Amino acid sequence: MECGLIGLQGVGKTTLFQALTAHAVPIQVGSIKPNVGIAAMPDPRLDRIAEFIPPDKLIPAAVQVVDIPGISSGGGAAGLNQILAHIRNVDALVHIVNCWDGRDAESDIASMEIELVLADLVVVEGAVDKAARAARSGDSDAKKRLAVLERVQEVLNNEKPVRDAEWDEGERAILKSYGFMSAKPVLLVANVGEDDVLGESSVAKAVHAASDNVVTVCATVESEISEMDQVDQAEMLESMGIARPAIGVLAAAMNEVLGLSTFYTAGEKEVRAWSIPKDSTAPEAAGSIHSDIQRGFIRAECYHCNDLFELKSEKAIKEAGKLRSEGKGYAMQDGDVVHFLFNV
Ligand SMILES: Nc1nc2c(ncn2[C@@H]2O[C@H](COP(=O)(O)OP(=O)(O)OP(=O)(O)O)[C@@H](O)[C@H]2O)c(=O)[nH]1
Ligand SMILES: [Mg+2]
Repeated sequence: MECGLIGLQGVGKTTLFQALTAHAVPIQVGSIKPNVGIAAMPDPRLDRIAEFIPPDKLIPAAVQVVDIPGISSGGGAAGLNQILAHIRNVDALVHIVNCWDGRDAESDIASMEIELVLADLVVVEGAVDKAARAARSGDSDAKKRLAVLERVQEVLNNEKPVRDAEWDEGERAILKSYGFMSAKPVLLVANVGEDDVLGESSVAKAVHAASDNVVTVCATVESEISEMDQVDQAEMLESMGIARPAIGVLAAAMNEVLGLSTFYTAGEKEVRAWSIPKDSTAPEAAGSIHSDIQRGFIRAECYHCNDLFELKSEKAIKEAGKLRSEGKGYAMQDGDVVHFLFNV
């Protein structure tokens, strides 16, 4: 799963990237190559599991983030096509909006969005022609594709992103196969100034009005915090009136927008969180750990982390009859703690 940080030039993408990756990647300044790194997803449930099952190592779930160069608000930036190619490659978008120096957020969001819409229009025009030819020769799959593509074209011609229209599962698979950028799930980030960390400015409010998927972050503060130890972090947050690092809020929102859920593996050596698509089965979840475990899957022994928080030990969970044995068809639940049995 790859998340692209996108937005106009100079809105704080690289600053947020450094916060998300805790400065682990050397940054290239003024390059049109994206920065790529791993963001650990803060997770209060993972910390609580480790209180009851103290491990040698605590490993949070990770998401790959790509810091993509900015687009100039007039469009037609040098290297626009390369930038769009990077955006095409990621699974989901985190669209960052400058809320700290009095810009017009609505128009900034629109000028980023319109670049995706225009690029998708070029793709859909070619695709419609091709699908129409195939449909005329009686290809029934092509007829289905054509119907979807014609609707895509209509949405885009109205200058709306593809994600704004309603699509069923089959249609979404078709959209994905064409890689429409404006169909990708998007989380908006209102990047606020140090003097407005709660996002009370009218610009920040305008970003929140633009979508249901918005978080407020001060990228410069978060970037500084990510380099501190926990004590200093807590002090700095308190002095600024921030409840918890926004990266945690961002991680939770990203899970939601990406349609991810989390399961855990827990033992003395390691307690670890894993991100999987929401509708994953037990073998698919096992496959996110290792393909061998998926291939040789026998069953999953699992309980919900809330059972652990309530009963305090795996032994007590077992005695309460809450340790379940689940087979191949089991749909993973967010918060499951799992031990996979497998045979290869
Ligand atoms: N006040 C304030 N300044 C910020 C914030 N985030 C970024 N900046 C400043 O904005 C400038 C640009 O930040 P970058 O992170 O390089 O922006 P970018 O989006 O990566 O820029 P390009 O890659 O050139 O498109 C830097 O001087 C940052 O310090 C913020 O939350 N508050
Ligand atoms: Mg940058």
